[in-house]
Amino acid sequence: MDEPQAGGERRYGRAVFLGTVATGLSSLLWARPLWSRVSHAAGPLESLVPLVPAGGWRIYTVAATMPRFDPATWRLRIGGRVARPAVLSYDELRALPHAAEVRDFHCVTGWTVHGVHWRGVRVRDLLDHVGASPAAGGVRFVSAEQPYVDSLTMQQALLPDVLLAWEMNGQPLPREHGAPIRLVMPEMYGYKNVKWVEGIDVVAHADNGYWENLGYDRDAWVGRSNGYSS
Ligand SMILES: Nc1nc2c(c(=O)[nH]1)N[C@H]1C(S)=C(S)[C@@H](COP(=O)(O)O)O[C@H]1N2
Ligand SMILES: [Mo]
Repeated sequence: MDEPQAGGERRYGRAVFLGTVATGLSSLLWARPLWSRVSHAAGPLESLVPLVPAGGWRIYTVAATMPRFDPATWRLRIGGRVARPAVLSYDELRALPHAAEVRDFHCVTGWTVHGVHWRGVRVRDLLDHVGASPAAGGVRFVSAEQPYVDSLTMQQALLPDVLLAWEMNGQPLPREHGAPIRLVMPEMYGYKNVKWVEGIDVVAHADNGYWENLGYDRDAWVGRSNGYSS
C-alpha cells in the first residue's frame, strides 16, 4: 500500500532509530516503549535522522525455535463454523486457485519492505472451499509457533488482497518467513501477517491476537491504527 509522503518519511526515521538499538531477533516487547517515545518526540529528533530507504526484513519470533516444514507430514486444518471441515496437504493447498500480488510490508515499529511479490491462495477462496458460515464474524489464524495467533473479522478476511502465501519473491516461502504458508494482509501492520499458519478457524467473532493482548490495535490498518494517523 502506498503511503502519503510525510508518513513514509517519519516511518523511515523511526526505522533508522530503532535499527540502532534493536538488532537480531529483537522482540517487540521493548519496541513499543521506544516507538511511543519516538512518535511523541517533537520534530527536531526526526529531522536529524537521515532519510534512507528501510531495506530489509527483521525476522520476528515468539518461541525459541522456528517450526520446520516437512512436505510429507505437513497439514493445514480448517474448521469451526464451516460446512466442510478440511485437512489439506501442501499439494492439495497448492491445487487451489492461485492469486498473486506485489505489496509493501509494514511493521508497526517502523520498518517497511517495499514491493514484496506474494503468491498463494486467497483466503476468501479457501473460505468458499470449506463452506464458511455466512453468519460467522471472524477468522482465526493459528501458528505452529505457539502461542502466536491472530484473527481477522470476516469482512476483513474476505478482502481480495488477503492471501495465504506459499511463495515470496518467486521462491518457496523461506523458513524464517513462515514456511510453508503465512497470512498476507497487506493493508494491516505486520503482526496480523501470521507466519507458519497451520490452523484456520471460522469463529463467531474476531478475538485478540498475540500482540493485541499486549496492547496493539486489533484493527491494524496501516497508517490508521496504533497511534499512526498519516
Ligand atoms: N508466528 C509468528 N508470526 C509473526 C510474528 C511472530 O513473531 N511469530 N511476528 C509478526 C510481526 S510483528 C511482523 S512485523 C512480521 C515480520 O515478518 P518477518 O519475520 O517475515 O520479517 O511477522 C508477523 N508474524
Ligand atoms: Mo511487526
